[in-house]
Amino acid sequence: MNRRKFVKASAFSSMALSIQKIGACNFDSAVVKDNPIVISTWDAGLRANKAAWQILKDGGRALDAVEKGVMVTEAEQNCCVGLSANPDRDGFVTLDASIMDEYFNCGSVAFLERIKHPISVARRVMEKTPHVMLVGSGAQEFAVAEGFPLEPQELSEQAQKNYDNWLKKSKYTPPAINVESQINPKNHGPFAPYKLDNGEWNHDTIGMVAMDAKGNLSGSCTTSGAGFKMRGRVGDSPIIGAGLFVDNEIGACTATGQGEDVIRIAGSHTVVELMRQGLSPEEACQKAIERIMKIKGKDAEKIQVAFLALNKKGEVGTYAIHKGFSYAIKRNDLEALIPSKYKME
Ligand code: SD4
Repeated sequence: MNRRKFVKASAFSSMALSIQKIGACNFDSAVVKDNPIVISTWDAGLRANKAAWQILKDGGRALDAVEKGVMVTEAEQNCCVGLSANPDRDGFVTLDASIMDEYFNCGSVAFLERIKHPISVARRVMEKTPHVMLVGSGAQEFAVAEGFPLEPQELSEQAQKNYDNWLKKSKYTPPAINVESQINPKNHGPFAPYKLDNGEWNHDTIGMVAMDAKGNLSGSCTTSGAGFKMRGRVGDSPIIGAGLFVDNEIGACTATGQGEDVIRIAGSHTVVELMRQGLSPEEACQKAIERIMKIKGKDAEKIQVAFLALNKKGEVGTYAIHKGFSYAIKRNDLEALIPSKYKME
């Protein structure tokens, strides 16, 4: 089916209701006016988008959609995002999350332990405090005071296995990310996401951006960071402008991949600013990826970073360093997991 036929068919037939696996160039990214849209990172995004869609389809606010959406992933027992994820080097799961709405309101938490839904704590930081970011024990105290239950400090079965395995060698960097950085020779990784033996990328994050029926944008990002990271390490996900940025006049962007390198270029903010200059979401994501690759030089081969952006017209774009990143999209006429464009195999 060519692209035009595909879009036409998917707009009017029930085929659109089933999840489609389609190629990166195989769909029309322009959205119909008044049509809400949600996009999110990796395959877990498919399930998260469904929850977000429940809000968007009834005319709900994008902010509610992006919170409810990623809560699905935080609660999944998939050893990826949330409390079931891999721990740090000392055996503790520490979580980061951020959220941003159409008015430049934003909130985030970092190095948060024993709380099931960091994204909701981030939203409370945004709505109930004069601050943007709370970390560590302070973030946990705030969460508890807000009524979030303190979960038991235990690893999921899978995370325990992974940790026991990791402890055998206690090697700080997974083999694929053994970076001898040109910038800082003491940069020992990290580590997220890294390539598994089967060639797929492990990942620990969900980022989501959405536009509601009123045309307002919001975004969320939540993560366990990087498995076996140094205690206290915080990545890009809770840092506004790095893992997430929303400018309701222009667009929204979220990131996944090695957070240190996303922070270095204020990645999501960079993508939004490039869209402001007239680039399409995909072009903007590509430029940001190229900037990281230029900085990293040869080391870029060993890391994965991807950006996912949505502009005010409802156009979507992504770009990754490596093959293997895909994103989930949901709008009236389409529900799909789409492989991203990339620079290298
Ligand atoms: C981090 N960006 O903490 C996150 C990791 C990630 O899939 O995206 N993993 O650096």
